[in-house]
Amino acid sequence: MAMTLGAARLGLAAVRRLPAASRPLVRPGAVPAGVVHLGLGAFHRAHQAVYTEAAIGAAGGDWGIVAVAPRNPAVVEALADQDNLFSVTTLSGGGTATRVVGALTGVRHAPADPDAVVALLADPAIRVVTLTVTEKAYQMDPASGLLRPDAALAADLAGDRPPVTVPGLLLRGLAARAAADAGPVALVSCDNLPANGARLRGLVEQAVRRADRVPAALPDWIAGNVTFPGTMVDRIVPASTPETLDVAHRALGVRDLAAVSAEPYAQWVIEDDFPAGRPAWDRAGAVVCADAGPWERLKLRTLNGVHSAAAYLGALAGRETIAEALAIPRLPEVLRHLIAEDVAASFTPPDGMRVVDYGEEVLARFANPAIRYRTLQVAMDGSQKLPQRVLHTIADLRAAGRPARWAALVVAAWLRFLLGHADDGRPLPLDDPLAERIRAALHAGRRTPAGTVEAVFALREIVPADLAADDEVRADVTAWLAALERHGVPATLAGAG
Ligand code: CS2
Repeated sequence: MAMTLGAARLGLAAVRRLPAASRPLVRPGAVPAGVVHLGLGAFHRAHQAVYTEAAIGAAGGDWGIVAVAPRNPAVVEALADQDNLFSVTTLSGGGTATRVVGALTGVRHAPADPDAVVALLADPAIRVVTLTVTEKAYQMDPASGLLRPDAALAADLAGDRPPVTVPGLLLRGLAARAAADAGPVALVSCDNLPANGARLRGLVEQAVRRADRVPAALPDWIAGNVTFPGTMVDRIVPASTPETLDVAHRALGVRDLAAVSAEPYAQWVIEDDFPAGRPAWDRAGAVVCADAGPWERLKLRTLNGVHSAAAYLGALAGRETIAEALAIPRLPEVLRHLIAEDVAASFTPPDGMRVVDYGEEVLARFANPAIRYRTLQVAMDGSQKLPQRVLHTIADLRAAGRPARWAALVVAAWLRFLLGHADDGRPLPLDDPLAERIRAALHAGRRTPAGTVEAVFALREIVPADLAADDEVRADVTAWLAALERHGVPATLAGAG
């Protein structure tokens, strides 16, 4: 049936006219808020919002989400104009399916009204706070987890104006919650950080220690009232494009300016440590357990580590998307070596899981041609990602006296990416919070593969001292980098065996 596409927008008034399979699982606007989410990117909309809506649909509860954008006003405006509704389109080779999600009960733009966000965090109705703010928003040394405040966070810690950073919002929100005696709360990191629950706890504790204008009793209140469950989150959600909005428009018959698309696969593993309850996420397919650590290592080292490998090698070879990168001859075989020989040997997976099988599934997901995930999107913020995705693999292998040859290739590809040019000489952008430090180190160093390794391995924020001092690792990374510089990606992979 041909549908005439009008300019009408998605919103409460449009829900009745949506195709039945596209309607929300809960009555939109009718579920009171119980969750605050920080970070209103595509990932949140296609992951936690979907799980939470399904949990409410299955088991009820006042667990609507008030979603806060720490920076981007556009998504807040789009959602506000749509009564907080948006759609998720599932993309697979076999076709698409689009559904509107009704989990959001409100949206806020933090810079426009920071005091409202602080007040929300202090609201007794809010019992869970989730975060997808990306690695760099934590403002911690990727290698050590030490807080490294930039000027904006330093001002938030000083406390003479309303907070503008994520750590600042959490700090002032928790202080307000303690003052209001608003009861316990779980803060749940859903970012791809190592031991993300412990990282978030470390962030909050360091921020409290370094802050002015916080009551002396705040650390004790936090210790007694705030938990930090660790999680593993997984779903490949490319940044939305005009095409994403067009697909949603065709499926819904109304325009959705907050539409996202995603792969069919989704996984969420959550440590069950919620002092004031939680949505029945387990009824929505999430795994609720005592220790998410093994799941997190499995996912960060296999999926994200291999994603970064394909991103850097693909970007160097001029490939725009991850799926296109996987079509570089021999790359899938090299990634299988990485998974089987290095990643699998570096840690113990969750009971019943085999890293090699999981890795095969990951490679099949990456090859999904309907998902146009850009290599440059994965390549950005490498300084914040490489430690947990690749360097921990290397460190654990070396501690066990084993080589880490394939993981060294990923580090070499990252270093070559940092040098700023693809195999064909075209410039590659360095989008990274440590870009200036990295550029200065490279500039001061020798322009040889060994000089590049030397320069970047001296950046203690990224590479810990014992790893940097490991001659075998340096030699492997240097040899790969020399090959990549001399022969380019395809020939280097062709010669790798
Ligand atoms: C990706 C992740 O952009 C990236 O760095 O590796 O966002 C990845 O798509 C997700 O972690 C998948 O769960």
